[in-house]
Amino acid sequence: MGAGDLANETATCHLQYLDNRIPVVVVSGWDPGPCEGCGGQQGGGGAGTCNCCQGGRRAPSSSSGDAPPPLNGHLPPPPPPPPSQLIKVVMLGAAGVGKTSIIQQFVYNEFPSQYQPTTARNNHWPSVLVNDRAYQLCIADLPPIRAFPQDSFSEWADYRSYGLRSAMAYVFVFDLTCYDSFTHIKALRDQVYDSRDMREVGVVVVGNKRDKLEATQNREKRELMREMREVPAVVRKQWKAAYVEVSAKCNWHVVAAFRELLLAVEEAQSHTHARPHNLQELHQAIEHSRCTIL
Ligand SMILES: Nc1nc2c(ncn2[C@@H]2O[C@H](COP(=O)(O)OP(=O)(O)OP(=O)(O)O)[C@@H](O)[C@H]2O)c(=O)[nH]1
Ligand SMILES: [Mg+2]
Repeated sequence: MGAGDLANETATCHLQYLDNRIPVVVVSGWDPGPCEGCGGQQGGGGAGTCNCCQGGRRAPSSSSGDAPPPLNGHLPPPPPPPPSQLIKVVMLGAAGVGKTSIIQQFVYNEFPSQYQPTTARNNHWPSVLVNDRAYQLCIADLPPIRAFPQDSFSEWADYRSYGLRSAMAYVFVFDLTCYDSFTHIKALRDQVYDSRDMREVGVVVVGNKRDKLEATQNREKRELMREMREVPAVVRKQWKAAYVEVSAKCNWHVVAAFRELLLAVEEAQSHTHARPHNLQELHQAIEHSRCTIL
């Protein structure tokens, strides 16, 4: 396989750094197709090779390094990837605020040139490394929803297969140049919190189109700034959620938004693990924290 092939096959794999300190590896999933060596299904994990056969176009060169030579064209299967946690993420927000653009920029480093409203659920599966922990994300890009389903029945009736109520993380997206889009996520957020136990769920609020805000004219901008002034404080202090302003168009702070999301998930999970889950754990917790007066 030539260097050009490698470049093509790893084109969707990129390494990004935050603050020059924390690496975030984003590896977008792709379908490697059948192996040209044996016709079998190629293994996942991004190696681009079939599990049983190293022949064919995608097989890496074995002429250098300490790798043992192939036995009759067969090699042992590659070691399994390190365990990563599956996090189901749902993007919520009004139409046109940039949900799809944010996902496309994060997962594929692309910004869609034309607006195509999302009409059905699309899942994206990036692998992400934050603070040395690996996550397999399943990011659901959904059409805008009118209201968050208040129970499983309404979810089944109105938004079947959207996975709205089983998400482990929510990204609430609004447009920094449109205050109504913030009102929209405010209503959605209230509905989510009214109908789910959110202690185990990570949340980040994302103000998108920062570049557009910069470009707006002075008088219009002043008006917008006045409307939006309270937003960061409301989100951080009242909602107790992370708040990030991004520009999907310029790929500005997009990675930071997902990093904040995963840190929020981590924090939520650490609280969950500390909480007793059943009667026995509750008794143990009481036992350990018992104050004995002699
Ligand atoms: N200037 C600017 N435009 C953006 C940005 N992000 C998205 N857009 C534009 O906003 C429009 C809507 O973007 P989408 O990503 O499709 O929005 P969406 O929220 O997925 O829309 P629906 O699928 O209809 O819910 C497109 O024309 C994008 O080019 C941004 O950061 N800056
Ligand atoms: Mg969309």
